[in-house]
Amino acid sequence: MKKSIFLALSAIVFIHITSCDKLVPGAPEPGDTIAEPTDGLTPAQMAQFIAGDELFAKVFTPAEGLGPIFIQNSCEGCHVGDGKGHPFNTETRFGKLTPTGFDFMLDKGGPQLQFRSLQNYIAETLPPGYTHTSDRIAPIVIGMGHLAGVSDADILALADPNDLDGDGISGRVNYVEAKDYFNPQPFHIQDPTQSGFYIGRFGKKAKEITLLDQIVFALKQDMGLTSDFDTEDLYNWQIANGAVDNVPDPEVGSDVVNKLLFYMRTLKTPTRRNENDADVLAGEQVFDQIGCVKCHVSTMKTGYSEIEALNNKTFHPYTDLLLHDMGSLLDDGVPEGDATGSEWRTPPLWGLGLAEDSQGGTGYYLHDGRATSLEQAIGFHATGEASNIANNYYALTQAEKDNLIAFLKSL
Ligand code: HEC
Ligand code: HEC
Ligand SMILES: [Ca+2]
Ligand SMILES: [Ca+2]
Ligand SMILES: [Ca+2]
Repeated sequence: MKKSIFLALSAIVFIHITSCDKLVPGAPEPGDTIAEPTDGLTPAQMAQFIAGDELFAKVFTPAEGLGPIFIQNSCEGCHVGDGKGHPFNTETRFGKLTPTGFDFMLDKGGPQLQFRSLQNYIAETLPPGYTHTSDRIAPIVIGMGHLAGVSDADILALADPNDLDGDGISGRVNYVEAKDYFNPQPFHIQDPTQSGFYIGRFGKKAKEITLLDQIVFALKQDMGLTSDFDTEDLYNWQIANGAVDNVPDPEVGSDVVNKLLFYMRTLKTPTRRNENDADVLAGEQVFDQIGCVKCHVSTMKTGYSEIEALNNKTFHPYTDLLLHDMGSLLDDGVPEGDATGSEWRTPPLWGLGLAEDSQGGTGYYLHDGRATSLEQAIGFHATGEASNIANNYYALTQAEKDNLIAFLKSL
């Protein structure tokens, strides 16, 4: 079992490395619609993009600091082909509900479980006393620079925390504490009630303010790699400090982090397929009319960017970047920042039709991949803020439902 998994993983990496040859600017091949650079990069930016692409696919070794406990040995191992990942690499966050709030059990290896380890080390298991777990599969990572470029004011303008317009939908922002290295841009807005707290937008509950935060977290919590931004290795409660490796910290320098950041910023938003088919166009109308678009907002824009390709661009992510209370069906009891167990950030729907390609033939949808079809994913909207919209979906004719799915697959 283990051997075949390893072969499968190296096959993925191998395919990726050979596909680098295609990064020379030119018309994308049919079907080759993700893992491409954003249009309009300068030659120097293209070189940075390629360096970042290589690091995203790079398999880190024990000598470079991998682990000793980890979940995967490369970014791409989870975000296959920059797309959605397989449940085989599920991240598990855990903690304990106490009378005074939720405790991420940092002294017991929280907030995340590293269930793989190097040879001669013990993998982490859930510690005694935990009460809740939150499983997450890797999301698609294209278009991140576009999402990062939306101003906080634009996100706040979509929020309706007290549902003043009475449509049952009350998206709100997640104010999270900024890291000490945070360098706020003019468009970042601080929580009016708590200094040092800013609007999160990355991760399934929007707990990360910036792409840099997300990458630093991934290096450490997914791969066991320390960086200039977080120099402390993971801790395994079962063997205490025996879990620390002998590779000097930081294990990766800020040059590596910055190249990954540039790559994440400049991965192209996905090219749509069949967007002018009659059923796709009809499905788009259904999507708008029954109210999916209230949360999966179709059009956003970036503000100023020093990268011309990201500067004042309009794009179509199908997310409002807000938290929504999805009710009991999707409640896992694990809060993050202001987000409760049942609140999730609206995921972008771009690239949805490509999910099966990167997930091994079957699509896995929702935060933990529990839905294996788009119809099932919509079914899980039946409790909480989206319940009226889910009812609208159930009232559609079969032809209208089919068109809606055709539209989703064209994204
Ligand atoms: C173990 C699997 C795994 C690995 C390895 C991994 N990721 Fe992720 N990634 C995830 C999951 C799961 C999430 C959602 C996290 C959350 O909810 O907080 C995520 C989220 C992200 C996001 C935010 C996406 C969004 O829509 O908000 C970015 C960007 C990202 N990862 C980049 C990276 C980079 C860069 C690396 C390598 C340094 C990496 N990831 C390694 C699983 C992984
Ligand atoms: C109240 C806001 C809201 C509305 C309205 C809404 N969604 Fe969602 N949608 C979400 C959130 C939040 C999630 C993430 C839930 C999770 O991962 O547990 C989601 C997840 C999804 C997913 C899974 C995406 C993935 O990458 O796994 C699909 C597909 C989807 N929605 C389609 C629709 C369609 C179609 C409609 C209209 C029938 C709709 N949504 C209406 C908020 C909404
Ligand atoms: Ca390490
Ligand atoms: Ca841990
Ligand atoms: Ca409302």
